[in-house]
Amino acid sequence: MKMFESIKEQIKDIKKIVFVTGAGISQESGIPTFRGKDGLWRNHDAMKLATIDAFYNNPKLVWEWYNERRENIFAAQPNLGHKAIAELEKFAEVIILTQNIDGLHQKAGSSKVLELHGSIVKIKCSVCDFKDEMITEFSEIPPLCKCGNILRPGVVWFGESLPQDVWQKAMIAASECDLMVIAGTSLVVSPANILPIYAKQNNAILIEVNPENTEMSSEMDLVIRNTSAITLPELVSVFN
Ligand code: BJW
Ligand code: ZN
Repeated sequence: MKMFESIKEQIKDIKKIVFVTGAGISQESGIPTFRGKDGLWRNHDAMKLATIDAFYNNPKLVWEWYNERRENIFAAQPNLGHKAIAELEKFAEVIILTQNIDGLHQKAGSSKVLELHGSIVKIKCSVCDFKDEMITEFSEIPPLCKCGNILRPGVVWFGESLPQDVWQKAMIAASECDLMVIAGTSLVVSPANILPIYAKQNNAILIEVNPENTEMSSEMDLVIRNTSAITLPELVSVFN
């Protein structure tokens, strides 16, 4: 329990915990991060594919990227980091605000997960209000909506707003928690990167779990420079 020794007495009885998670938490499940050295796909920068312009310029390419990622995600299993967060529900109210679309928190058994950037299983029409979940792969890429326009992945790209209801709930959860654990995110993407500020305004304790420095590391009460699968099981043992 050495990693949390300095803060153990302050956190062990806390009952409202929020996790803000990003691609790094699924890295140990074999899912590449965005900005790491594996953030290139067929020589395309993943950051440039996650835009509405990329989709309109080349919908087939963007669909192929998501189809390949969906295959990888469906084959992936939650790692010890996801499982530790799920186990923490035995001791406290836990809400996860995730930027990931992979569903691995839910697969690990977490019950309160807000997906800020959508989900790999969702699809929607690029023009009308049609929304659905993908049951089987489409034979034609890009797939077409009944209205005749192209369907797109149900995710949030750069320049798009987050779903308002999800974002409202995320802000409230962040503003009401007593402990926020920020794991596996570079915190470079807004508005998710302002969630720690809401928590801080409530005098919550902030812990960052990330092998690398982030722009908000200096704002944290505790920074653990290790991976989430190694660190988060040890966090659970503080509450156990
Ligand atoms: C480990 C680890 C291990 C490794 N254990 N840790 C100028 C122009 C236009 C827009 C903007 C602008 N300036 C700012 C904006 C806003 C923009 C933004 O933030 N841009 C910045 C890049 C500058 N944001 C938006 O546009 C958002 N919308 C918005 O603001 O609406 C209002 C608005 C409307 C109109 C105009 C302008 C504003 C929407 C953002 C949507 C982001 N979408 C994506 C794709 C989602 C779907 C998909 O998955 O395909 O979300 S992009 C990508 O980044 C994805 C991620 O969720 C997100 C965050 O990345 P994350 O998770 O932090 O991953 P990495 O790779 O960055 O970091 C991984 C970390 O893990 C690293 O730190 C590692 O060290 C660590 N790690 N292994 C623990 N084992
Ligand atoms: Zn449509």
